Amino acid sequence: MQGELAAQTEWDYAPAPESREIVSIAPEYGLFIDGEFVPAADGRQFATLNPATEEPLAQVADAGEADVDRAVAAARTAYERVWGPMPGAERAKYLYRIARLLQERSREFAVLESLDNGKPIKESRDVDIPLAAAHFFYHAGWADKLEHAGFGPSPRPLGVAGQVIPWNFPLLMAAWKLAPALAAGNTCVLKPAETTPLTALLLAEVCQQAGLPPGVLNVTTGAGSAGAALVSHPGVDKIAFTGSTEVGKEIQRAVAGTGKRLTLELGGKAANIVFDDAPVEGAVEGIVNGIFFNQGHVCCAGSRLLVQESVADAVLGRLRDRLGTLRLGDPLDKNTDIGAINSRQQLDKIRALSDAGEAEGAERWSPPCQLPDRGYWFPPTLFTGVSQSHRIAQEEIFGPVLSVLTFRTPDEAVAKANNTPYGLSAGVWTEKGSRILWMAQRLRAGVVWANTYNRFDPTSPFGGYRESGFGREGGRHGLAAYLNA
Ligand code: TAP
Repeated sequence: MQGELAAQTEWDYAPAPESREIVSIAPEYGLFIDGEFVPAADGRQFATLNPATEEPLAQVADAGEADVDRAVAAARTAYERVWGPMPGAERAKYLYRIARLLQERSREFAVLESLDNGKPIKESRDVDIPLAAAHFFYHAGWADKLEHAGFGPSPRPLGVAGQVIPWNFPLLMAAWKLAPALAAGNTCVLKPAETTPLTALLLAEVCQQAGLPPGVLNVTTGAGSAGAALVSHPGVDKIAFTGSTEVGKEIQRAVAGTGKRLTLELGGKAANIVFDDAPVEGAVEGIVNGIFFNQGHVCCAGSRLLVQESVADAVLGRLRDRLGTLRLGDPLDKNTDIGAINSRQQLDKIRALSDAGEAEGAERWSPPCQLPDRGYWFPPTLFTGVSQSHRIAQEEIFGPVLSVLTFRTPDEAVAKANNTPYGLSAGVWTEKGSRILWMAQRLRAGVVWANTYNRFDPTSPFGGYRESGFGREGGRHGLAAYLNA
């Protein structure tokens, strides 16, 4: 089943599948409201699929307005009676418990995430789940120190937070949203993405196991309409959204004038900029990690490579060689580098934008690659001859597709890097510290990585400018979004 990208070598990898047995998936899941799993009021359900095989994994309750209403009411009661008045040191104990349970059950979470999302097990095992636990540990530490966080002597929680998250890092995005909100004393209603509800529901089970009081966390699975019902619910004090710029704008319009607090973490079209003095091998690893990590389903993905003209041939030659070694296939195989595309809809979008790249005159290249017969797959793809006006240089593809542009001077690199509607992240590869600082001051991006890419840490604020949204998640800055200072 493992489709290998490289031309056949004289030796091959043996399959190294992670066992699926560690996780038991129920045939049906309810909504998590007021500490219990309950069916949707109208009994509706939807199927969540394994994108690597297109097989249904489970039926999941589809929340309607009445369910969202119940969830918000439960969150309000829990806020007023239990969680809001609870001393921070007591709230911290629950967050520490959740963090430890995430660690204890990490293998179960990793397998479930890879099954529901399609991402390689080595990524869910080594990145998503450990980082999710780290977010709970980090924010547990803040819960009893909020008055020392620089937000005045007695910062207060906002109340009920409505949180809508995407499918690319399902558990991790839930942790990014829930951990600071709960640490600050808010209660939450979480709306996971329709295609990846399962780890949020397992997290709800972990919260039950940790003894989290009923109503503090509620999970209303469902489609975009369940997200819209949460956003427009009058009982919600704060909306936190991660997802597409298009839906972010809709949410901003819905929230305007209501007094609800809002943070938006939207799309990106980041430049990964390689100067002629960068160590080529390191830069190539950073380029690969920047765009092929998580199949490119990453808002801060380095989806545009800006390479200095004098080293472009050398860097691209080495990059093509490296892409030939990537292994695409079964997400549960520990040797897999590139897993499945999360949904048919996303695959169609990647195909359409890649076709537009060719139609507009860019040159498309992929290593030899056999895609599995079933499931949603797209080979790692590189476009050269890209100009700034091409759609593949402007629009977020959200897939394993890299657009390559060149530059001659640092000024030109900055001008090209900033020439998109987005402003989420950027990467700079050079051996000169002064140039890193010079570039970082000029790049209009919330995060600038230097000689590395896609590094995340709960202590470090993350967020964008312009069409990438506003507000920060992580660190002290992220807490501010959940407090009335
Ligand atoms: P979105 O539609 O933005 O989905 C994100 C979340 O919002 C999901 O939970 C979604 O529910 C929900 N949602 C959809 N419509 C809503 C509405 N009107 N009000 C409130 N919530 C709503 O993203 P998508 O459709 O999954 O992907 C589309 C494109 O967005 C992708 O191709 C990619 O370019 C971009 N994207 C960016 C990010 C990040 S992290 N920047 C993440 C995901 C996608 P459903 O899952 O049920 O639709």
